[in-house]
Amino acid sequence: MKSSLLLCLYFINLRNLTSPLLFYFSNLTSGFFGERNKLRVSSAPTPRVGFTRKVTECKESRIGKQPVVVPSNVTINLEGQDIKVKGPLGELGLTYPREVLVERVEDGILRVRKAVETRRANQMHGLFRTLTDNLVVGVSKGFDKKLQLVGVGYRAMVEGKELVLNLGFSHPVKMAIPEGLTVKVEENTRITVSGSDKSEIGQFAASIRRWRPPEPYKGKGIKYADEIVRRKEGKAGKKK
Ligand SMILES: *[C@@H]1O[C@H](CO)[C@@H](O)[C@H](O)[C@H]1NC(C)=O
Ligand SMILES: CC(=O)N[C@H]1CO[C@H](CO)[C@@H](O)[C@@H]1O
Repeated sequence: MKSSLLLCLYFINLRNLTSPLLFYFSNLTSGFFGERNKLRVSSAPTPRVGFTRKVTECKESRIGKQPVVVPSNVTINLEGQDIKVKGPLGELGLTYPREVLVERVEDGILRVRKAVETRRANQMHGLFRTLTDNLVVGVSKGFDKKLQLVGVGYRAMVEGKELVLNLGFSHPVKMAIPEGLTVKVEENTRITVSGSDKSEIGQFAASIRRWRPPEPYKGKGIKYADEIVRRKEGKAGKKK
């Protein structure tokens, strides 16, 4: 979105069209993004503007257009704007906003469609297609998020329904493992949070990390396994 805006301005600048430029600027805050249709683009260099707008829209709905493939071990229950998805790993549900519709096009294929043609519907389309896929994958294969403890003496262990973290505080940190999530610890330092609800996994993993976000000097702390901690050099630090 930002890049298309820049492109527009760039183009206008190129053409040295001062009055349309003013027009754009004075209207930037008043819903340039929200209600583009109100822009009288015909008074400005139309071809390029139209082009960028088209590109943005294609991008937004490309994900939305992909069908959601439902494996045979998952059952779908559709009722109005509500979906319930049941599989070997659990059951999840979702309510769709009125901008999108979900339908079963054939056995094993779900499609999310736009109910209206608005900018918001474009955004909801891609988002809810992804969320629908997350439900199906969540109850059939599941998701996980891995964290790594970095620091001398930092340790993690699972005790019953709690995750216990030794992070150099005067007391160990005890975190209740939410219902529906599984936590495993390997070699006292590698934590895996798994389950069927992707957003819940993400939230719990983030709340673990929040106890000791990796600090930028030695990278000490709790990081996501795939996270790259940008190192800063200390005052006495030397290049490595
Ligand atoms: C459900 O089916 C999918 C696709 O066939 C498969 O990948 C997945 O492992 C199955 N889930 C379980 C828990 O058996
Ligand atoms: C300066 C200018 O052209 N302002 C326009 C901003 O957009 C509104 C409609 O959204 C126009 O009515 C204004 O003329």
